Amino acid sequence: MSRFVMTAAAQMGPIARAETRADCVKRLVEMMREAKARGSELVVFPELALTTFFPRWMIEDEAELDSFYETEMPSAQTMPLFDEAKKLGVGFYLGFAELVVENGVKRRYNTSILVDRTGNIVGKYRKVHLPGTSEPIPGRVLHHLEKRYFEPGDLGFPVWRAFGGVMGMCICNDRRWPEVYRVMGLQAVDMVMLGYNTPFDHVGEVAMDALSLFHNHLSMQAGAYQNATWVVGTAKCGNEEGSKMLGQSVIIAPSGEIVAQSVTVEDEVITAKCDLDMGKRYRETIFDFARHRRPEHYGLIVERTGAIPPPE
Ligand code: CDV
Repeated sequence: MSRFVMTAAAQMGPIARAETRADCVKRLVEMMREAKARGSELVVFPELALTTFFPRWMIEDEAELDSFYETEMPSAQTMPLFDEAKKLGVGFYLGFAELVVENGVKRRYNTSILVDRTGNIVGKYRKVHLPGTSEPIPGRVLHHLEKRYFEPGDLGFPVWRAFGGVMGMCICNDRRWPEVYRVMGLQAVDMVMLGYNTPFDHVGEVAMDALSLFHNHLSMQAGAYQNATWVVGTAKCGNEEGSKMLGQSVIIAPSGEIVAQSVTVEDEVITAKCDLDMGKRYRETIFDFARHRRPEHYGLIVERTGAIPPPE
């Protein structure tokens, strides 16, 4: 039996600070309808898809900060997205800021969920790699305060059986770390879904920032190929409150090839027919982990000397 999943990446243009949840949900529902009309059964939305990328600001008022987080999912405001998913028979990946209270303590996470075609949440992931700083950098107008507003995810990198395959999730900066894909690759993941918000000036070093688009695709294409998995990377992009963010959302095959790519920095749906068996060809040949991968030989220097040798 073939395992094709018609997949869409539903990129979002900027979300203004003043946009409400209802505004965002309306945009998401419209793109879900378009994805369905183009044959899709799974839609991947961006990271923090329900609000503007608020970690760019120092927000000292706690009530104001809390207003960017979801305390339940679905909520009255997000329910229309779940209802539409059920009605259309389309599943989705959605990124949002999550606030939970545990033993009277507020915990904040940068979270994504996987929802199946019946509108049920089948998986939840909390972002592990949080970029930026916890304090504003003096002199900067726009910051990247994810370390202040979130704590590292505590759910690991599990995979879920859904959409006829093995599905995994990560979020934005996670996509730059090879171990993220490998942990899921070791669980025979068929598709890794992720959303991102990446400002063009995120390093602050011109030569490196000039390579932002290249590094975006390089990370995801390498992750796909080296782990024999589909990767769907969806941007929130364009000029959002003065922060210019990368687009070029992609659907990448286990060969590492890009099979669909967005061409705007606005709301845009791209689609691809993803054959989940394609990864098997790589897993049974060049990336047959059981036959060729040799982790027992990776730590020889450390084992022999007790430490990595100091520089000459
Ligand atoms: N939202 C992110 O995680 N953004 C980071 C930037 C700031 C480096 C990224 O890796 O795209």
